Amino acid sequence: MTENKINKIAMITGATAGIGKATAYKFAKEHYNLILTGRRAAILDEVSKDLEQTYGITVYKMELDVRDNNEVEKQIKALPDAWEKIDVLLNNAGLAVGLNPIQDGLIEDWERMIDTNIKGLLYVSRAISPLMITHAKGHIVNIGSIAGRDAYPNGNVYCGTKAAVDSITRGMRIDLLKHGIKVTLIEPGAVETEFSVVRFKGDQEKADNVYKGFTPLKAEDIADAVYYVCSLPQHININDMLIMPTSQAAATIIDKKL
Ligand code: NDP
Ligand code: 8X3
Repeated sequence: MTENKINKIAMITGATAGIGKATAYKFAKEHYNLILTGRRAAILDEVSKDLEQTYGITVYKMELDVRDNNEVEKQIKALPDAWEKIDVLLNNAGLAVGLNPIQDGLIEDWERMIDTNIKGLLYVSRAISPLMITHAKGHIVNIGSIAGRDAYPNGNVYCGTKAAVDSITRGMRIDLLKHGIKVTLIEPGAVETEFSVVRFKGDQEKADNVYKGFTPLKAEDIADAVYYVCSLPQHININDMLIMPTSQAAATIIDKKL
């Protein structure tokens, strides 16, 4: 498929794993061209190649750490004209690092979460929203979490970052209202991805334990929801969507059959 064919464009941050990667596959299947970002260049290459070959779409790769605003601005400014008409921005890049009570928290972990989950989302949104305003169209989908609604033991800063995403999403929706730009918050419960491996700093056994005894959501479940909210007619916006595994009633209330 050539670049000048009128495919819609979706930009997805954190497309090298989990929810972001699954959403890239979902949107590619639905004939979107994609701007994909992530820090792991080799995976970005591999995913992009596979999407182009499997679905005949075009991928614009952005090897990018969303915590680096200079780099975010530079790479978005460098987008060729044909890629500037972004229909969907999925602010997905994010992480939890560590699970400690507040008095034992590592400042370095806190800064990684705040810099990625809050500041990274803001940097990317700051750079993309003017393009959407210029083209008088667009939909920003932010990935929050059940953690933004329910603080849980030792989740302190991660929960705080996701509560901030909720609040920022509401503010963005108000500011972008008169420009006809939709803003949606999707808040998943437990989804089995690389999330817990990252949280436990590579401890695969601890990560696997999180999902034992119940059926968590799959990244593809969230990808389907992102596509659904983006495929509605212009006059309908889903403001907020909380999606839980059937076995999970709240952040820490999971019916585990161990
Ligand atoms: P994964 O760890 O599987 O994927 C995270 C993605 O974010 C990766 O592609 C990673 O890419 C990217 N990323 C992380 N840090 C940065 C950074 N500084 N710059 C650019 N990209 C970055 O986790 P999930 O798919 O589960 O998480 C996606 C989002 O969903 C996060 O915001 C998370 O908080 C949220 N969420 C997850 C839930 C879950 O249970 N899994 C539940 C609720 C919300 P790379 O390493 O290549 O940079
Ligand atoms: C990820 C889900 O409940 O581990 O946001 O915080 S949880």
